[in-house]
Amino acid sequence: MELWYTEYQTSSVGITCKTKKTYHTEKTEYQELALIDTEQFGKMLVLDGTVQTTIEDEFVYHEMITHVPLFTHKNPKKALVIGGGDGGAIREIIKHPSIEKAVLCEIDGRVIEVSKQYLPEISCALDDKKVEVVVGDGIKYVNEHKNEFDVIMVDSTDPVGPAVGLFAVDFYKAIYDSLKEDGIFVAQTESPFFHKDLITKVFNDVKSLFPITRLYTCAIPTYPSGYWSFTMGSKKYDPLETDTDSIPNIDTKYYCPQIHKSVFSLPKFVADLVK
Ligand code: AAT
Repeated sequence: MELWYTEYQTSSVGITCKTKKTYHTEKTEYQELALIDTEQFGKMLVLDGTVQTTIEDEFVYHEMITHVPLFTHKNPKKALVIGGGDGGAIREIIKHPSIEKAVLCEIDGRVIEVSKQYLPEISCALDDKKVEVVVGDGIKYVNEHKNEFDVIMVDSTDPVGPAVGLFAVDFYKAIYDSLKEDGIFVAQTESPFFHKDLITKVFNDVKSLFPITRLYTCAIPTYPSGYWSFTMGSKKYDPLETDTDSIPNIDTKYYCPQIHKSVFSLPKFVADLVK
């Protein structure tokens, strides 16, 4: 029997994948969780019917949410990931030799456990000795940790349920305070095709707090529209001024020194969202 999975990305558009197997489904305290295997994208983590990550394209998202800010910062030692319970961002962070500690703050412990069980390719660094895993609300965590991090990455679900507050200006203010005086933060900020108002609002909120605010984009086939954005707020370092010749070679599939700056060159319709 053929079984197909559909994510309804908007009220009129979806993505549909032929599945090979359903490994796991459950209702956690926070959301419906599913781990399925798809023919095109391999194993896929789904929360509340929405694709979170897949084996085939996860590298794009996890490399881009981490390496762009980490190589913009001159010497990141302590990093925080909010959300991202699959561990993909953590796996990338600990590739940086200067990193001494990486904290993951994920609200739903079941996402971490199921990822460890079924997605070892992605979650493999969660037991690293440099990594601390906190199961809790990212908003509470940043409010309780001031002036502590060099880089903070908000690897969150779409702005529904427990993630609503992760797209609010008060949260960005708390992140600002949780960063050291030359800290940088990046948040995933959805699709330039489908979430235009959100991108504009987040950019303006971040700009009201941080001296340097930048938007960058990349291609992620399993996320709505296949085209995704990240918003960066930086207290001191400008990614457009990074000395890309000095970026060391690390094991990546998408990120490279050449695209460190080029991802900030935006198509006109995207540039118009943040002008
Ligand atoms: N690495 C790509 C996967 C994610 S998962 C996002 C995670 O954010 C989920 O596991 C969710 O439980 C967690 N989360 C949601 N709200 C909070 C919160 N308040 N504090 C901490 N963690 C939270 C990103 C997918 C992007 C999907 C794009 N369509």
